[in-house]
Amino acid sequence: MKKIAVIMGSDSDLPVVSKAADTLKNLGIPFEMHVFSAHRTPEEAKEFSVNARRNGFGAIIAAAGMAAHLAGAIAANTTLPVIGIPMKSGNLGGIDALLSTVQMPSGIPVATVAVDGAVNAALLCAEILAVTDDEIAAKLDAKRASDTAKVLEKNKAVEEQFNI
Ligand code: RP5
Repeated sequence: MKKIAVIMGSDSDLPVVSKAADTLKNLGIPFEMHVFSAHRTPEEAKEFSVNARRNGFGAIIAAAGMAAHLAGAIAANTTLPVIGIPMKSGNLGGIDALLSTVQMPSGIPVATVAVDGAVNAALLCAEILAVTDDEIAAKLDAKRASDTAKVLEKNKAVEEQFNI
């Protein structure tokens, strides 16, 4: 099975990014976590990206805040799918990172999830792998069914409390 790379610009991103790790773990998908910065460690970020396909990765998550160039810088050096997580940090509450991550010029795509959207980034990676992996597809179907059942339970509780 292909691995997922989960890259973050700083260890200060870890509390949010660890939700992507938990999601991948729950789906039984192998992954690696790294701290590489487009600004502070550009050489390491480049080296990882250039070699990622050869090293067995199937998709890359890149989380960064503020002037968030990380996802774009990684995407520039690989044709693996790159999923950007704009992080809520600094004085602008994540709008800076959202625009930096989502507004990629034509030719170098980054699939951008919501601000702090670590769970969806991991699920999107799982869906990419599930195109050719029936086991992951079945796990995603089971998760959807379980999530639906939980919401129906909550609806039942609210209806019982308020609808006489
Ligand atoms: C970005 O700058 C990181 O991804 C982080 O979200 C933000 C702040 O980093 P630290 O100053 O906390 O290391 O590069």
